[in-house]
Amino acid sequence: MAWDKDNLKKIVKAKIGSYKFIIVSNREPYIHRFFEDEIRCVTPVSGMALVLNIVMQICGGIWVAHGSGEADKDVVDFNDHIQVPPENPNYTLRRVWLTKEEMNGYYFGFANEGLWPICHNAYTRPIFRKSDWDMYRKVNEKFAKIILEEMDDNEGFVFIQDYHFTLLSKILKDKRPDITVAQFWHIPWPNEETFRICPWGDEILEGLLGNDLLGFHIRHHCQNFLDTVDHSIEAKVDWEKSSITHNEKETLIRPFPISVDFKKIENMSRQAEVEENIKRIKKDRRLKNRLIGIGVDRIDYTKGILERFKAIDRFFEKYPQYLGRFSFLQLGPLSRIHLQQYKNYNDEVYHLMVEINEKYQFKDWQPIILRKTYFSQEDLINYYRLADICIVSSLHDGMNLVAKEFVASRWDNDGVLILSRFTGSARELETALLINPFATDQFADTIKEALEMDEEEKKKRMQRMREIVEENNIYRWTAKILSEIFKLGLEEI
Ligand code: ADQ
Repeated sequence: MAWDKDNLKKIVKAKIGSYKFIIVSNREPYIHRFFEDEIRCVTPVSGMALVLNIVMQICGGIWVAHGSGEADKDVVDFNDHIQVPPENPNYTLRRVWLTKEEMNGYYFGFANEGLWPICHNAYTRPIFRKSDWDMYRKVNEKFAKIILEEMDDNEGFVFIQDYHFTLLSKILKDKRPDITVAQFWHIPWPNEETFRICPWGDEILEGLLGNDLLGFHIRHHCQNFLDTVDHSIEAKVDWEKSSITHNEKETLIRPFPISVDFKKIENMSRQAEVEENIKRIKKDRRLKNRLIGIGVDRIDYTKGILERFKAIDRFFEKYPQYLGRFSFLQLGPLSRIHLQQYKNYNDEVYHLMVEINEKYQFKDWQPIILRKTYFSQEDLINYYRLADICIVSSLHDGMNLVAKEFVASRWDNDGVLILSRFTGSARELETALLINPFATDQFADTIKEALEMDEEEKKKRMQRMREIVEENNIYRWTAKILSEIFKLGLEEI
């Protein structure tokens, strides 16, 4: 069955019935900000928020998340609720308020300086502070209290997002064993040797085993998780069934490769104004009549932006015939800039770009253009469409949605995707040109190969990737997860 919004909606509505459906994440799907004297609603730069918003529009219910916008409090009702999406409200956003101290300890500290680096093989040292851990625990308890309040006496499901809430499912289940709790882990799960340095590793594992269902993007991360538990705590690991029983409670461990709304992106990409926008963007003298490469990522050390720039440098060194003929456009909004590691990384990216540009630029041409701004999905599609090549060079990534967005937008079957082997996406998009971002010379040669690929080969590779993303779209991901959740509380869809 081909999954789309309508068939999924029908099935879900029939199944959910009177059950309450609650999604929990740190990041909210809509943020209210002050712009001069008006309040505007913006969407965050987050793969997770984008896809979960689609799920909520299908399932309805309540999304509990941190209210991070400076105007967020001005638009909620007395229950801290606001109906969203703003243009066509069909679910409730419940905002949770966190103090600066809570954010520093729970989010910037433990989640992003501890768990984020330990889960990514990006060779950035994790930092574990006891004070951050205490705050992380406190915030997990705070979210649990609010979720139970929202659940009230209803039967229902709670679907938790990511590494910010490793303790939440256990707290919920201890209080309400009757509700079904599932969690999706959007980033990689490391191997046992890596994870064991976390001082509170056992508590995290026990916390996660409060879930009835725990999902990762790929089987390899599921296996890493099973192995970590097997070596760390008293629990029965059933490798055959891919499940763990701890304190007489079973948790199923399953892979669910996340995806994008293929049809929506393709339709947006077919709009007539896209052609107009491409012409306008290409008028920039630095891009005019040149081959164009793009990169689209938050400025994050896991995304391999420095390795990408080094490969571009090597490419021009090895193949000077491309000087003036190829420009690389990096679109990258700043991320987690409160953290020293991110400040440093942002500086390094900028300085490396300047160094490479100074080495090669002449007249009106420069090798790398860096735009650190936020783009709407419509804007991004113009860039996906105008690119001759798209480079995704993450050092480690759970999935990577940029690769799939690029493919979904290329209904013209043109364009070449260069994709890091260390992304979850590489398991599905096998006809991309796969690279090791650390192998600079091979990476540089792959850029040349991509730019020189003949039309037939490009078409064949792109068509294959498009078939895969079209079939394994976001509705299929949602259907697979809900099917597993319903099997636990209701019958399967
Ligand atoms: P992220 O680390 O956020 O997600 P990714 O999956 O690539 O990484 O998603 C990034 C999203 O941000 C994409 O939808 C992209 O369009 C958007 N984006 C990037 N640059 C932008 C810009 N300049 N302006 C506006 N939007 C921009 C985490 C994990 C991933 C996993 C996702 C989903 O790290 O491995 O794929 O969750 O599970």
